[in-house]
Amino acid sequence: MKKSLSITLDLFAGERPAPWTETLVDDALVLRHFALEKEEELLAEIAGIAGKAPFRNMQTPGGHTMSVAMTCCGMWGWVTDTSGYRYQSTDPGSGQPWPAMPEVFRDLAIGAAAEAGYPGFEPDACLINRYQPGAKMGLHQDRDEKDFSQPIVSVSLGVPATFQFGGARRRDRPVNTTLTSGDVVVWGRSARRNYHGVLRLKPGQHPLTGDLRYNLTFRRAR
Ligand code: MD3
Ligand code: FE
Repeated sequence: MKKSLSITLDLFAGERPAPWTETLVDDALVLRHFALEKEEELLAEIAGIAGKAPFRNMQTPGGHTMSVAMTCCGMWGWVTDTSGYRYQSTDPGSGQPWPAMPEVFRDLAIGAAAEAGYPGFEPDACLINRYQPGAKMGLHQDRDEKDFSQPIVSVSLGVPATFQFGGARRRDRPVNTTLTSGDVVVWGRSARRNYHGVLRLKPGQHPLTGDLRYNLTFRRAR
Protein backbone atom coordinates (compact mmCIF):
# COMPACT_ATOMS: atom_id res chain seq x y z
CA MET A 1 0.00 0.00 0.00
CA LYS A 2 2.65 2.42 1.06
CA LYS A 3 4.85 1.45 -1.86
CA SER A 4 2.14 1.95 -4.53
CA LEU A 5 1.35 5.37 -3.11
CA SER A 6 4.97 6.46 -3.48
CA ILE A 7 5.01 5.12 -7.06
CA THR A 8 1.90 7.19 -7.83
CA LEU A 9 3.56 10.29 -6.42
CA ASP A 10 6.72 9.65 -8.45
CA LEU A 11 4.71 9.19 -11.66
CA PHE A 12 3.02 12.55 -11.27
CA ALA A 13 6.00 14.42 -9.83
CA GLY A 14 6.12 17.75 -11.69
CA GLU A 15 2.95 17.12 -13.71
CA ARG A 16 -0.73 16.64 -13.03
CA PRO A 17 -2.95 13.82 -14.23
CA ALA A 18 -5.29 14.87 -17.04
CA PRO A 19 -7.63 16.64 -16.97
CA TRP A 20 -6.30 19.61 -15.03
CA THR A 21 -7.75 23.10 -14.98
CA GLU A 22 -6.22 26.52 -15.52
CA THR A 23 -7.86 29.92 -15.14
CA LEU A 24 -7.19 32.04 -18.23
CA VAL A 25 -8.86 35.13 -16.79
CA ASP A 26 -11.79 35.39 -14.34
CA ASP A 27 -14.65 33.16 -15.59
CA ALA A 28 -12.61 31.55 -18.38
CA LEU A 29 -11.51 28.07 -17.37
CA VAL A 30 -9.29 25.79 -19.47
CA LEU A 31 -9.94 22.08 -18.82
CA ARG A 32 -6.73 20.66 -20.26
CA HIS A 33 -7.18 17.30 -22.04
CA PHE A 34 -10.80 17.05 -20.83
CA ALA A 35 -11.88 15.62 -24.24
CA LEU A 36 -8.73 13.60 -24.97
CA GLU A 37 -10.36 10.18 -24.61
CA LYS A 38 -13.16 11.23 -26.99
CA GLU A 39 -10.91 12.58 -29.78
CA GLU A 40 -11.54 9.76 -32.27
CA GLU A 41 -15.26 9.61 -31.63
CA LEU A 42 -15.62 13.38 -31.97
CA LEU A 43 -13.64 13.41 -35.23
CA ALA A 44 -15.74 10.56 -36.66
CA GLU A 45 -18.90 12.56 -35.84
CA ILE A 46 -17.42 15.67 -37.49
CA ALA A 47 -16.80 13.62 -40.65
CA GLY A 48 -20.42 12.38 -40.57
CA ILE A 49 -21.77 15.92 -40.14
CA ALA A 50 -19.55 17.25 -42.94
CA GLY A 51 -20.92 14.53 -45.23
CA LYS A 52 -24.40 16.04 -44.84
CA ALA A 53 -23.50 19.72 -44.29
CA PRO A 54 -20.13 20.34 -45.98
CA PHE A 55 -17.61 22.83 -44.57
CA ARG A 56 -17.74 26.19 -46.34
CA ASN A 57 -15.70 29.37 -46.26
CA MET A 58 -18.47 31.88 -45.63
CA GLN A 59 -18.56 35.56 -46.52
CA THR A 60 -18.34 38.25 -43.87
CA PRO A 61 -20.84 41.12 -44.01
CA GLY A 62 -17.92 43.20 -45.31
CA GLY A 63 -17.56 40.88 -48.30
CA HIS A 64 -14.40 39.01 -47.26
CA THR A 65 -14.11 35.21 -47.45
CA MET A 66 -13.27 33.71 -44.05
CA SER A 67 -10.08 31.63 -43.94
CA VAL A 68 -11.76 29.31 -41.40
CA ALA A 69 -14.20 26.83 -42.97
CA MET A 70 -17.40 26.18 -40.98
CA THR A 71 -20.34 23.89 -40.60
CA CYS A 72 -22.84 23.35 -37.79
CA CYS A 73 -25.00 20.83 -36.02
CA GLY A 74 -27.87 21.09 -33.59
CA MET A 75 -31.08 23.09 -33.71
CA TRP A 76 -29.38 26.36 -34.73
CA GLY A 77 -26.33 27.07 -36.85
CA TRP A 78 -24.28 30.25 -36.99
CA VAL A 79 -23.98 31.67 -40.49
CA THR A 80 -22.61 34.80 -42.11
CA ASP A 81 -23.08 36.33 -45.54
CA THR A 82 -23.20 39.82 -46.95
CA SER A 83 -26.50 40.46 -45.17
CA GLY A 84 -24.98 39.80 -41.71
CA TYR A 85 -24.37 37.30 -38.91
CA ARG A 86 -27.22 35.18 -37.55
CA TYR A 87 -28.35 31.82 -36.25
CA GLN A 88 -30.62 29.83 -38.55
CA SER A 89 -32.11 26.34 -38.49
CA THR A 90 -31.01 25.41 -42.04
CA ASP A 91 -27.73 25.03 -43.90
CA PRO A 92 -27.61 27.85 -46.49
CA GLY A 93 -25.70 25.47 -48.81
CA SER A 94 -28.53 22.94 -49.08
CA GLY A 95 -31.57 24.57 -47.47
CA GLN A 96 -31.82 21.47 -45.26
CA PRO A 97 -31.95 21.48 -41.42
CA TRP A 98 -28.53 21.17 -39.75
CA PRO A 99 -27.56 17.61 -38.76
CA ALA A 100 -28.60 16.69 -35.22
CA MET A 101 -26.12 17.29 -32.41
CA PRO A 102 -24.48 13.91 -31.66
CA GLU A 103 -24.97 12.64 -28.13
CA VAL A 104 -21.21 12.51 -27.54
CA PHE A 105 -21.01 16.26 -28.38
CA ARG A 106 -23.90 17.17 -26.10
CA ASP A 107 -22.68 15.06 -23.17
CA LEU A 108 -19.18 16.50 -23.44
CA ALA A 109 -20.43 20.11 -23.52
CA ILE A 110 -22.80 19.59 -20.61
CA GLY A 111 -20.12 17.77 -18.61
CA ALA A 112 -17.52 20.49 -19.19
CA ALA A 113 -19.98 23.26 -18.32
CA ALA A 114 -20.97 21.48 -15.10
CA GLU A 115 -17.30 21.00 -14.20
CA ALA A 116 -16.77 24.74 -14.67
CA GLY A 117 -19.76 25.74 -12.53
CA TYR A 118 -22.64 25.95 -15.05
CA PRO A 119 -24.87 23.01 -14.06
CA GLY A 120 -27.92 23.81 -16.25
CA PHE A 121 -26.23 24.30 -19.64
CA GLU A 122 -28.47 23.14 -22.54
CA PRO A 123 -26.63 23.81 -25.82
CA ASP A 124 -28.88 24.20 -28.88
CA ALA A 125 -26.13 25.14 -31.35
CA CYS A 126 -22.71 23.78 -32.24
CA LEU A 127 -20.43 25.63 -34.65
CA ILE A 128 -17.63 23.53 -36.12
CA ASN A 129 -14.59 25.49 -37.30
CA ARG A 130 -11.90 23.93 -39.49
CA TYR A 131 -8.48 25.60 -39.73
CA GLN A 132 -6.03 24.80 -42.51
CA PRO A 133 -2.43 26.02 -42.16
CA GLY A 134 -2.53 29.82 -42.38
CA ALA A 135 -6.18 30.14 -41.33
CA LYS A 136 -6.94 32.57 -38.52
CA MET A 137 -9.79 34.25 -36.70
CA GLY A 138 -9.35 37.93 -35.89
CA LEU A 139 -10.27 39.44 -32.51
CA HIS A 140 -14.04 39.54 -32.12
CA GLN A 141 -16.86 39.20 -29.59
CA ASP A 142 -19.58 36.53 -29.70
CA ARG A 143 -22.76 38.54 -29.33
CA ASP A 144 -25.33 36.90 -31.60
CA GLU A 145 -26.74 34.74 -28.78
CA LYS A 146 -29.82 35.72 -26.84
CA ASP A 147 -28.87 34.88 -23.24
CA PHE A 148 -25.46 36.04 -22.04
CA SER A 149 -25.89 34.24 -18.71
CA GLN A 150 -25.25 30.99 -20.63
CA PRO A 151 -21.60 29.98 -21.10
CA ILE A 152 -19.85 28.95 -24.30
CA VAL A 153 -17.93 25.67 -24.33
CA SER A 154 -15.11 25.24 -26.84
CA VAL A 155 -13.34 21.98 -27.73
CA SER A 156 -10.04 21.97 -29.64
CA LEU A 157 -9.00 19.01 -31.82
CA GLY A 158 -5.95 18.40 -34.00
CA VAL A 159 -3.03 20.76 -34.59
CA PRO A 160 -2.40 23.18 -31.69
CA ALA A 161 -3.22 26.87 -32.08
CA THR A 162 -2.48 30.06 -30.22
CA PHE A 163 -5.65 31.46 -28.75
CA GLN A 164 -5.82 35.17 -27.90
CA PHE A 165 -8.04 36.23 -25.07
CA GLY A 166 -8.65 39.94 -24.58
CA GLY A 167 -10.92 41.98 -22.39
CA ALA A 168 -14.32 43.59 -22.76
CA ARG A 169 -12.83 46.36 -24.94
CA ARG A 170 -10.99 45.76 -28.19
CA ARG A 171 -8.00 47.73 -26.92
CA ASP A 172 -7.53 45.51 -23.81
CA ARG A 173 -4.25 43.64 -24.21
CA PRO A 174 -4.92 39.94 -24.93
CA VAL A 175 -3.30 37.04 -23.08
CA ASN A 176 -2.21 34.14 -25.29
CA THR A 177 -2.52 30.45 -24.55
CA THR A 178 -1.85 27.39 -26.68
CA LEU A 179 -4.87 25.12 -27.11
CA THR A 180 -3.95 21.54 -27.97
CA SER A 181 -6.09 18.59 -29.00
CA GLY A 182 -8.56 17.62 -26.29
CA ASP A 183 -8.44 20.97 -24.48
CA VAL A 184 -11.83 22.36 -23.50
CA VAL A 185 -12.49 25.97 -22.50
CA VAL A 186 -15.59 27.25 -20.73
CA TRP A 187 -16.32 30.99 -20.94
CA GLY A 188 -19.07 32.66 -18.99
CA ARG A 189 -20.25 35.44 -16.73
CA SER A 190 -17.71 38.29 -16.72
CA ALA A 191 -15.71 36.71 -19.59
CA ARG A 192 -18.68 36.08 -21.87
CA ARG A 193 -18.33 39.29 -23.89
CA ASN A 194 -14.54 39.35 -24.04
CA TYR A 195 -12.72 39.81 -27.31
CA HIS A 196 -10.93 36.69 -28.53
CA GLY A 197 -9.27 35.29 -31.63
CA VAL A 198 -6.99 32.61 -33.04
CA LEU A 199 -3.57 33.39 -34.55
CA ARG A 200 -2.67 32.10 -38.01
CA LEU A 201 -2.39 28.28 -37.77
CA LYS A 202 1.22 27.15 -38.07
CA PRO A 203 2.05 24.12 -40.21
CA GLY A 204 1.93 21.03 -38.02
CA GLN A 205 0.83 17.42 -37.96
CA HIS A 206 -1.60 15.58 -35.72
CA PRO A 207 -1.94 11.80 -35.99
CA LEU A 208 -5.74 11.97 -36.43
CA THR A 209 -6.27 15.23 -38.35
CA GLY A 210 -3.10 15.71 -40.44
CA ASP A 211 -2.40 19.43 -40.81
CA LEU A 212 -5.89 20.53 -39.67
CA ARG A 213 -7.31 21.99 -36.47
CA TYR A 214 -10.98 21.72 -35.56
CA ASN A 215 -12.83 23.68 -32.92
CA LEU A 216 -16.32 22.92 -31.67
CA THR A 217 -18.19 25.75 -29.92
CA PHE A 218 -21.33 24.91 -28.03
CA ARG A 219 -23.78 27.69 -27.39
CA ARG A 220 -27.30 28.45 -26.27
CA ALA A 221 -28.37 30.48 -29.29
CA ARG A 222 -32.07 31.10 -28.58
C1 MD3 B 1 -14.63 33.81 -25.33
N1 MD3 B 1 -13.80 30.20 -32.21
O1 MD3 B 1 -16.18 30.43 -33.34
S1 MD3 B 1 -13.53 29.14 -29.46
C2 MD3 B 1 -15.83 31.37 -32.62
O2 MD3 B 1 -10.90 28.28 -31.82
C3 MD3 B 1 -14.49 31.31 -32.00
O3 MD3 B 1 -12.31 28.45 -33.44
C4 MD3 B 1 -12.45 30.04 -31.74
O4 MD3 B 1 -14.10 32.23 -31.38
C5 MD3 B 1 -11.84 28.82 -32.37
O5 MD3 B 1 -16.53 32.36 -32.38
C6 MD3 B 1 -12.32 29.98 -30.32
C7 MD3 B 1 -13.41 30.04 -28.01
C8 MD3 B 1 -14.41 31.05 -27.66
C9 MD3 B 1 -15.67 31.02 -28.15
C10 MD3 B 1 -16.59 31.93 -27.68
C11 MD3 B 1 -16.26 32.86 -26.72
C12 MD3 B 1 -14.07 31.98 -26.75
C13 MD3 B 1 -14.97 32.89 -26.26
C14 MD3 B 1 -17.18 33.78 -26.20
C15 MD3 B 1 -16.81 34.67 -25.27
C16 MD3 B 1 -15.54 34.71 -24.83
FE1 FE C 1 -15.76 33.64 -31.02
